[in-house]
Amino acid sequence: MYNKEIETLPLVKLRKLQSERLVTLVNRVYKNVPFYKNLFDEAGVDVSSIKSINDIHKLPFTKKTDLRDQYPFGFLTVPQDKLARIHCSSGTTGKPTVVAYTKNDLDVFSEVVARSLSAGGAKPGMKMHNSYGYGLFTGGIGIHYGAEKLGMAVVPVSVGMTDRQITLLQDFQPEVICCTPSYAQTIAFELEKRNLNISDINLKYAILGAEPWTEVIRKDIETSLGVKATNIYGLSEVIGPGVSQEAYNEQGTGSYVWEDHFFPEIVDKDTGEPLPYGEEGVLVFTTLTKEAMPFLRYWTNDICSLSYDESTSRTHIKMGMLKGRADDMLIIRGVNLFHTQIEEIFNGYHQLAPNYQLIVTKEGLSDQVEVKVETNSDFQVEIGLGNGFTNEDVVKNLALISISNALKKNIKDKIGLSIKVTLNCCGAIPKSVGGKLNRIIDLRNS
Ligand code: DLL
Repeated sequence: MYNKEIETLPLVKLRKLQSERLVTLVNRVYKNVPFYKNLFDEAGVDVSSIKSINDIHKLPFTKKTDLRDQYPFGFLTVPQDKLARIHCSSGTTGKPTVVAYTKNDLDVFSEVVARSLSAGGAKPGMKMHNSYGYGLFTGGIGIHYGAEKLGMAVVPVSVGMTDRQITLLQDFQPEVICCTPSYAQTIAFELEKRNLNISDINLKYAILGAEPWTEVIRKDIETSLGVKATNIYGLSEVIGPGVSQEAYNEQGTGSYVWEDHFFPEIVDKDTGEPLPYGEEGVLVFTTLTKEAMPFLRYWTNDICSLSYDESTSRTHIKMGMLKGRADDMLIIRGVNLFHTQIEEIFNGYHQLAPNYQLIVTKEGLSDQVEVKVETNSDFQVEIGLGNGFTNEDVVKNLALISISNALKKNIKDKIGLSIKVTLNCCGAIPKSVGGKLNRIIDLRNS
């Protein structure tokens, strides 16, 4: 553990720390941020009534639109000459959302990343191949400084130029890779294409995040890269990567939220009412210690659940894998659909490579979805019989037809939607070139 004292702090002490931090924070933003003063006054929140972390529900939410309205520096609680770094959050339209850090904020950022990497299996003295994008995105630089703080040697490759990444993985033999899960899949695909295998590289741990993924992709990456793959979560508005992290020896049980710094809540996506542990809803964070740009009850739009795991020595709460973002949820003929639900259905089909896209179109008034998924390289036959096929090809074709039918039935049974499934040759569906991969192609308005 990187910070045993804090990571195992008894809950009573953790609550006391959170309460002290919340009270200080609320007073500071009320005094320094006109947006929060107005918000509290309009909502009738008396700052002196916030006495502990249990009072957090009295506070109003902060939403992404508020950040846009205050662009660029409306949320600052410190003078600009106290800033040490400025990042922007990803977004494709309009102005980006700006996040700023003091020197202390950067220390916290590195601390939570160091804790995360350590929980993910990384150790001082190991080398890390960092394929998160360097630049305005918090992923590259955020992970970089946290890894250095932990005592690792960082190879700052950033995204893209996969050829060079493969060379460096072979030549430098790093034990840890950090990138998006979809880019880990790309790297594995490119290794296989070059007839390289696990013994040509030395990876042991993959610390993956920045986009939703499921156990299906975890299994694929662990097998193809020979690693233990864990989930790292974060968002720029809260700090960047390192808000939460899965422990490498507790895979599948959720990611520890470092709640001495980031207080999490799950609320109902329609009413904003707090939901009990274990229930799925919108994740909301209060940045208890951020100096430059703290946010109260920031509405992430990410959907997951929270729960405590009393069987482990770390005391912080765990969040489940993200189902997706509320704004990426498709509503198809009245049925809510996240692409991770489709991904989960690929589980158990060894003939499939979990690289896929959902194509959404409109036929008349009705929305249609087609799932395009790749077969793995052993199943390179195209559907449809023709000249030149061997008996083995015919058998594979029949197997593929039956898989496609089974997938369709599974989707209908589990999600309640009739959708088209097409199997594609390995390599036919665009792969990640480094950043976040968009698995949904929505053609309804084109
Ligand atoms: O993606 C920070 C990050 C970098 C996290 C590297 C992990 C690794 P943003 O660009 O602001 O920041 O995007 C934040 O990405 O609200 C989620 O919707 C999504 N996201 C981040 N991590 C995960 C994850 C970075 N592990 C948004 N699983 C968040 C699913 C994730 N979605």
